[in-house]
Amino acid sequence: TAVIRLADYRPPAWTVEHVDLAFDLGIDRSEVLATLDLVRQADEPIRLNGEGLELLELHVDGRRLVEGEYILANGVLEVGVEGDRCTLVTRVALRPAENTAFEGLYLSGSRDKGFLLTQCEAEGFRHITYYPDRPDVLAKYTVTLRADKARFPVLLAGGNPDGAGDLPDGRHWARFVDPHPKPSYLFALVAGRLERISQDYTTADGRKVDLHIWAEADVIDRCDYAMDSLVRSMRWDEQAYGRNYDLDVFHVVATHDFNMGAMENKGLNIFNAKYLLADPDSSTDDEYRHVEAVVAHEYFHNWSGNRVTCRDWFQLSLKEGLTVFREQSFSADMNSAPLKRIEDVALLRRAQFPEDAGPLSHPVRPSQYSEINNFYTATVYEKGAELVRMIAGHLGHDGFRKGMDLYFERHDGEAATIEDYLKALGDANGVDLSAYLAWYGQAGTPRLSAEGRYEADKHRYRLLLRQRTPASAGQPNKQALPVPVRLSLFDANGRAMPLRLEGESAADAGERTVVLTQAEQAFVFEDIASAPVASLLRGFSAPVVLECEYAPAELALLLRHDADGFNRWDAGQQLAGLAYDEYRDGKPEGAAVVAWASALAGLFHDASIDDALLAELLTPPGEIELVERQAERDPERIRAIRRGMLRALAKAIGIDALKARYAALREAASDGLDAASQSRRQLKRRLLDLIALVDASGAVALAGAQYSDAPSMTDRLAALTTLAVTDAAAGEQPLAHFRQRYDGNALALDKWFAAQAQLPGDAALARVQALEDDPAFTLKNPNRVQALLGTFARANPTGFHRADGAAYRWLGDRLVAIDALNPQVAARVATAFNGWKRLEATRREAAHAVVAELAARKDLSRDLTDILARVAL
Ligand code: B3K
Ligand code: ZN
Repeated sequence: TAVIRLADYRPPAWTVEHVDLAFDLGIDRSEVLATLDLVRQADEPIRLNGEGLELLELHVDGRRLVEGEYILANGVLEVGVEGDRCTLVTRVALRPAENTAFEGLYLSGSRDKGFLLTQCEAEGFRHITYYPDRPDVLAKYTVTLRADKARFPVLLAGGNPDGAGDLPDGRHWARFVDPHPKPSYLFALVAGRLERISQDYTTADGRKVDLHIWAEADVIDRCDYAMDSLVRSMRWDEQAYGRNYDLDVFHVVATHDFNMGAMENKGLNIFNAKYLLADPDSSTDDEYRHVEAVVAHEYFHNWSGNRVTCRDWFQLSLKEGLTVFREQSFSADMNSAPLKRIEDVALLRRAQFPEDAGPLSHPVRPSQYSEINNFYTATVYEKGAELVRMIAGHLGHDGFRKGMDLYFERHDGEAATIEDYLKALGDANGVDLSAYLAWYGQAGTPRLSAEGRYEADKHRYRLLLRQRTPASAGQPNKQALPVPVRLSLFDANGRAMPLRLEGESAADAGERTVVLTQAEQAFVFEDIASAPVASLLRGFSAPVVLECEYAPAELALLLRHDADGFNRWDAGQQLAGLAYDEYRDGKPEGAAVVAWASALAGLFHDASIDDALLAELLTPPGEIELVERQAERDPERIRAIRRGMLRALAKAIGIDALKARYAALREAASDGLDAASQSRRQLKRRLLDLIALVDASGAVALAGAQYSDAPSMTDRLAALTTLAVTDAAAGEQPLAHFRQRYDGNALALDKWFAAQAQLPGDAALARVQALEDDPAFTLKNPNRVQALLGTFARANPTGFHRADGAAYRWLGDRLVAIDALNPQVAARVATAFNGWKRLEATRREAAHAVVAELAARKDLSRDLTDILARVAL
């Protein structure tokens, strides 16, 4: 397969000034008439991308071309013309109902009830019409939709409405004009039977905007929370970044058939229903927060992505990393900032660190790809957001805002690069940020090692910092990166000391940031009265793995006293890591186990700690993260060790204390969405899991009662999961009840499939296979596939990594079947094989056999082939 390289980038030879699209929509067949006003930029023929299109007509400047006057090969239509401008017209036919890949124009739902919609990012527009389908070609769009009025009463496209009316034969039309030039990946249309909720909004600069959220009739009453989130997002972007919305209308549409979370099409966002619908009876607290975050994310793209877009797909993180950062800041403002930071870093460690440590590792700005859809990764998104956060931290709040203002002003209406971004932020502040570019080009998670030495006689503390990034595919030698380390030094009583670096005159109060720019650097703090305990990388100031030889007692001190909520939690995580090592090495009574369990037992009774923070503190690193502490990976062993530790914790707190606290939380249960109610539910869930470890039958009784009278989905699902995982027999009846109660509610059923896909151990595969026979299961729906196969393969280590390799072989078969329908979904599920090389020998061989066999096939999609080729390396 062809490899696309960043180094080969060339500006477009022809650009598009204006494009006029006219659609005659039908489920089996749609026609597209496209009129492109093209402008020459280089001495080359016009080349347009097009895939799976039936070309009916081609005209250049009013003259119809016949075969031989153009070349059509390998997805490119080539036409040689004279002159510097031309008008090119194509008419093509498409088959939406046959499009199971959900890229381009496709049908969501059934033939008789479903609706038509589009997905263009990254390269879906070429499945709709012939076009220079690349993000650096920005054009103004006029779109006319025509369709049968009874079958397609609602017709939507991006831009402002520009007329609508009836046509003969029961058909009607609607036209939309988008005044803002945009790349083709931001084009969208929707047509079908949809209901809406609406709200008026006036922007800070006085524009009146009609907000509409559209969904099918059976779910339209679950869109209110999304509307509320949208209004808060719009207000927040005005206040935090001075960014106003820029069209008269903003549409959001929900679909159950979508390959990813949502899409920021200009003026017409399209959402996976999973991230738009929410109601107390079918959504958990986490899902409410996801809806709020994804609505905000897509809205924020209107500036970071749409007004300023990417020059090429290598720059993807320019819009995604930045927009995730903006979304994280919004969520932190709407909810608890420390809890949000804990959640984000936990996700980074669970999803991005393993990606960056395996064969799929790539830089935030990759230098090559063969299928761009495979680069919508945790690295581009989550690590990319960490890079923006580091730079924002470097500039400070006001400096970052000044830099963002200049970036938007300088590049409005353009397709930009990461260099442009760093330059704008730097120029606005009179600093040079180019050293941060290395973070974008270098794959792998840097290791930061820290060694502190207290010189009692001189009252000095010397902190030696070293960095090292492990080699990765194509990058044997890594360079030193700028690593900002926010830190405090605590005395033995947990008080932060004033910090004065050698050679400086004034001391900082309790915290400061030092920046490591070399492979190794020492920082010396003066006037340090006693041996301190260092709280390093506060707030997770850089996306690195910290290696620091803390004594258990030192981490326990930070866990009790650190004022930085994130570092307090992280001290607990590090201490839990040490406790894990002791358990692994046969020392279940070791110093770290005791320090960890007793510090947490103490905090358990500390009334000043928020319930949700306590729940997080009581959660050690998960089974997926802990593989890093195991040379040869055996998921059964990791799980057993982790459960052993948690049992020690439960005993240290005391089973009676756990049950009493659980009972008190149950008393206070409500279906409220306020922070306190959510925190109570989160802690209650954590306690139930801990109780299950020391008193399984007691936990089953509690969970049974919780399931029956749960006032919210959060409580119901937590109880159901505990039951299913703790005791197969006790889980049966509630699982059957849930299945029936939520029949027809796709999002609730996804949770039912996912809960069972998490069953630990060898029992899981048979359960997953049985669930494939449930009439609600289908390989055609991405959410369903993710819920059952994705959860099993990517979030259930002991279930998927059976020693006999049966789950690997089964997944291999399924990947081939999914790939024939939807390559993007197959490729995503296949990333479950990412870590196979570091499994213990039996599993490794079994996984390798499957990966090698799949990788050798010649009949798979480019998406799946690319993942397999890289994973098999
Ligand atoms: N930009 C889209 C992702 C498109 C994925 C294409 N394979 C969603 C988002 O990040 O906002
Ligand atoms: Zn995005």
